[in-house]
Amino acid sequence: MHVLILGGDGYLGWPTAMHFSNLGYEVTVVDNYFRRDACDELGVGMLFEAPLLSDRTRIWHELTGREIKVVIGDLADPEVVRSLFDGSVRYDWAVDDSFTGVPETVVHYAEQPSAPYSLMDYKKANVTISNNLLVTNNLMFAVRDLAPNVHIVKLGTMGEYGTPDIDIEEGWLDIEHKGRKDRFLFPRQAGSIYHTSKIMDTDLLWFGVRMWNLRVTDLMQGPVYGIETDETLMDPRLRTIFNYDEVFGTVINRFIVQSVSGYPLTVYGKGGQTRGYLNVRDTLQCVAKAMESPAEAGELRIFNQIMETFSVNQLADMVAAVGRIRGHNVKIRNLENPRKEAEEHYYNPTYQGLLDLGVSPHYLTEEVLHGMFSVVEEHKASIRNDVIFKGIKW
Ligand code: USQ
Repeated sequence: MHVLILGGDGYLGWPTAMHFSNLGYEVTVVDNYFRRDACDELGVGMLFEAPLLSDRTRIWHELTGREIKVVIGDLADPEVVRSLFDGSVRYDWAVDDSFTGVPETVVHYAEQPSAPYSLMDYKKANVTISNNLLVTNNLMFAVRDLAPNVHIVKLGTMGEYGTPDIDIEEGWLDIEHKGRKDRFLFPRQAGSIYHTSKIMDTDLLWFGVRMWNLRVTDLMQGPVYGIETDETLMDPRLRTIFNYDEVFGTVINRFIVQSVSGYPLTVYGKGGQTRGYLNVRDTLQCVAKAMESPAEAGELRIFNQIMETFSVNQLADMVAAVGRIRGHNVKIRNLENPRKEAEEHYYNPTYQGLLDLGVSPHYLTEEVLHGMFSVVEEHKASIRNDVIFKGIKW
């Protein structure tokens, strides 16, 4: 099987590429280094240097004998996307640079993924909307025209649902209205321009499924934490990019870095904001399980990709407890919330579908936190406190 990974240089894309390569799939990754360039532009470094894609894939090949083909290109350009399906693609790195052929699965991570970035100013809002929607639309048309049987596995986000005062179902809601019944996409009401772009992605793909019988799985993922996967453990040069700044860092990763550097944990507002979380290892499992049993033609299949829920206060307490055991002087500070979000709310999402497909969760245990702390402690000297909190307001 051949898997195409769009956004293959990212926090999730690169570990996914290695994981599938290790499972024996043919893998091609595509990226335009948006994330690295944005970090340079904003002056927010990452915790450690990660080699560029063609260096990473060379290291991977040296260690495992396996090939991950690399294309550096902007997927907002429709011709770049179409070249991946019509054979006109030029690889930027490959052992054998002949065309691998049409993929059976496309995993689509190629999005501007940060809510704060999308609200920095109108230009960054535009970048977010135009990149995310154009890439999704280009992919949809390329699949329709050139490879209609391809299974699209799209990374969505739990944030599409917001925090409604009713239970959150897996994508769909049965409605009874004036004596008649129908099934609709679960109501969505996102809290950022980024999250809103993901709602629009879902709408685009739902259109493609209805009109052209595409097969799509939309994985509504919560905030991811973690550093190591089985593949990154082979060599530290294979570690994924790791952000801890306000723009691109997710909350658990940030709290661990803050604990190590002695920066009071940045709990926004009252800290009752509750979300569903998952370990990066489980992202890989979920995508693999979704890929192994594809959606039917004409099906938009939606799973809620989370393993457990926590409030920000619970996360801060858990991270602080482990940090203190390790000798760090961890303090917690409630900051005025730069975001517009409910700080105390009902939250009861369903997340059974991926478990039914055979995913077995890695929970956020003390042991997992210790593992993350030990990697961050290795890089303590390079932590920059000035990028931790600037207060990008909604
Ligand atoms: N938070 C804090 N302090 C911080 C950082 C965050 O209290 O220093 C709070 C936020 O206010 C929010 C929660 O923690 O209530 C999660 O924030 P986050 O920055 O970890 O996650 P978010 O902005 O929601 O976005 C992340 C990823 C995004 C993904 C999303 C899943 O960046 O790509 O789609 O998680 S979800 O949140 O379920 O929509």
